[in-house]
Amino acid sequence: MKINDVKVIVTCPGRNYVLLKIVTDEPGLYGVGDATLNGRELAVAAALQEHIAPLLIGRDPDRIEDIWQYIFRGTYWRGGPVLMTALAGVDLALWDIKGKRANLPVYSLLGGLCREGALCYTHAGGRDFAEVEDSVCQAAERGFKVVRAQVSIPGCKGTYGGTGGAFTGHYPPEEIWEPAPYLRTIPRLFAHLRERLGDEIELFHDVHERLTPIQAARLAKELEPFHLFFLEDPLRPEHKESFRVLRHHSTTPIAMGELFHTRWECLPLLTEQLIDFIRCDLGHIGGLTEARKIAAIAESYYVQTAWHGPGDIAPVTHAANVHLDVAIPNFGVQEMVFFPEAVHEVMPGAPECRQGALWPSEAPGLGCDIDEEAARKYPYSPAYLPTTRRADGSVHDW
Ligand code: CS2
Ligand code: MG
Repeated sequence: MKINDVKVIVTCPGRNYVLLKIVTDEPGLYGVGDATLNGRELAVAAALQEHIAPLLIGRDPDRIEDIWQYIFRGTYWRGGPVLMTALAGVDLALWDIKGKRANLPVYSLLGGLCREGALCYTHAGGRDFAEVEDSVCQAAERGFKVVRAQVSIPGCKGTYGGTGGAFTGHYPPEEIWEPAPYLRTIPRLFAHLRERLGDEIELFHDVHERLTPIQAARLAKELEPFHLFFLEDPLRPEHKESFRVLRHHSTTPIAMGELFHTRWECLPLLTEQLIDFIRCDLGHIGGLTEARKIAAIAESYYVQTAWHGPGDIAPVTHAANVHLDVAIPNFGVQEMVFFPEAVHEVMPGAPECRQGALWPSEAPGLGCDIDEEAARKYPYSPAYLPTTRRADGSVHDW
């Protein structure tokens, strides 16, 4: 078997996606992948089109590990969001081909079911505590047992997760954020939610890498009475030792990883048991091949998984998340989103969400497809994440 063609498809059925079809010389046999990097889509598309696709033509798509190593190490330049997202797209398409060829769903190739479905969470947000409470209640009514809660911060403009944002335009939109009102507001939000909703529903919060170590330690400590499922991405991703400060002060479980691009970034957090959930993005860390290795390392340190699952990665990556979730012993929880109809039209086969869980497809491969004709109806449209500034005008982490 040989790779005959690699098609890179950029489409915007609501937001931009970079999709990949690896076509083999076996009649009708192809694999689909997702190589979407929010706000840097065309950089990944060019890396694939110009530099990686030509290297794949004529290779045996069955040799996933070899192709992975060849693209990661064999080309000398490695790592970073653009190259690891491109590699993830290739990797997912190769797993899809392997499953289709074996006539088995990918979870079966990964060792088979450890569980029937993957416990998942949805997002609740609002302008004030009452709106967040309503939003959590609506999620619970839909069957969710785990819910992430975000709220607008008084005096701050467009706080992450609190209110929706329009992410289009030539320059990214700008938001204002300050740690002091944020640190005052979040413990009060969870006090409110626990008082109104009781202890049974699992709640948590995404800091989005905005705090200093001691601020994060304070927040984690003050949130202890409200028993969060975890505190997500409390610190910036670069300096892993910072997590020691946080860990020494609090028993609130910590999740981290959506900005990591290789297994080596995860290592210090795992080997020192500084986190409880590793939540890399399969689409930004090189795909299933790398994520299953990370999961295996995490298992040794009793760390569970919570793979990133936002709307800015395509249903193909969500499908890959779920195949891995059901096949590993140390799965924790899975982030999910409800995609708009146009996304389902372009990429049929997103994992089904029922009773607060995601269920893997039984179809051979990943279970997703790409409708190229539908994709052409939705051309790329420039869009960026917002930029956050402090009140004094200085740049802050978004
Ligand atoms: C977020 C993401 O889903 C999450 O937990 O942190 O929405 C993140 O902001 C985006 O993926 C950025 O592109
Ligand atoms: Mg997050």
